[in-house]
Amino acid sequence: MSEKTFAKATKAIIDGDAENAADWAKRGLDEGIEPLKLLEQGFVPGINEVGDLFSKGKLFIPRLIKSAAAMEKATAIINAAIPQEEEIAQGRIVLGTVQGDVHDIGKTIVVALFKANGFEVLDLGRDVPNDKIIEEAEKFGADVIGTSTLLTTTMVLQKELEEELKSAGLRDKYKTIIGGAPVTQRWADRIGADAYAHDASDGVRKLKELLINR
Ligand code: B1M
Repeated sequence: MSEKTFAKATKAIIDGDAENAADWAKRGLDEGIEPLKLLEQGFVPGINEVGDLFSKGKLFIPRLIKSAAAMEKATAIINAAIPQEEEIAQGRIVLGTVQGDVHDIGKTIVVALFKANGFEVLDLGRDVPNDKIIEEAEKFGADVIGTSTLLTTTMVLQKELEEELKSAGLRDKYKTIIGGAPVTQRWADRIGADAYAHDASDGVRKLKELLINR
């Protein structure tokens, strides 16, 4: 049953059919598929396939945009269905996609899972300058600052954030966590970020570790 749903979800994203994607998101949840599993096994393979076709020149910007819109619609439905922890807030995190980058589908999934796990989250959205991230972290009383990036050209902004925190004398005040498709543990080590997460569940694990080791 769920295999068919996953295949239909994948196809809806590849076709860039937002209505169908929303429909399969609802049907999957009605079937009792766990929300993250539905995203990761149904919808994410679709958007990854679209990315591959795009990089091979077999699919162009207008289709990429339609598929992204379908993905956004399905993600919103599924994120809203992630069960919420009863537990009170475990810590505060400010996060956003770095300046120059408008990719936010993955970041939004991460935000939904952080909230569901009882963290207080301030989501600054996408294309966010580093000085704004720091300013909002100060106002929010954040414990952790998180950044996401999907473009190799904007990864450097994560490095610059570390440097800006240092020159403002704030580096020890916050833990930092980074993610996004081109980001790796190696990059985190190189720039001095405190943690790297490869997906949303890993993000929750790493965030808990960061807060324990504060
Ligand atoms: Co763009 N795009 N795109 N795109 N796009 C990529 C990233 C690309 C790899 C496609 C390709 O060529 N194969 C390529 C980048 C190449 C590179 O940098 N080397 C690319 C390009 C080139 C571009 C444009 C430049 C295209 C153009 O205009 N010529 C342009 C850039 C615009 C800009 O940002 N300035 C562009 C635009 C777009 C759309 C707007 C159409 C759309 C984004 C819509 C949106 O996000 N609202 C889009 C999309 C959808 C993609 C692909 C196809 C899919 C991204 C996605 O949503 N993945 C992408 C190809 C790909 O990645 N396979 C591609 C699904 C999502 C669930 O995964 O975001 O990785 P992900 O998030 C994961 C983990 O990474 C992790 O957890 C998430 C959940 O598991 N994670 C974190 C992410 N952030 C985290 C933070 C954490 C922890 C974990 O802690 C803080």
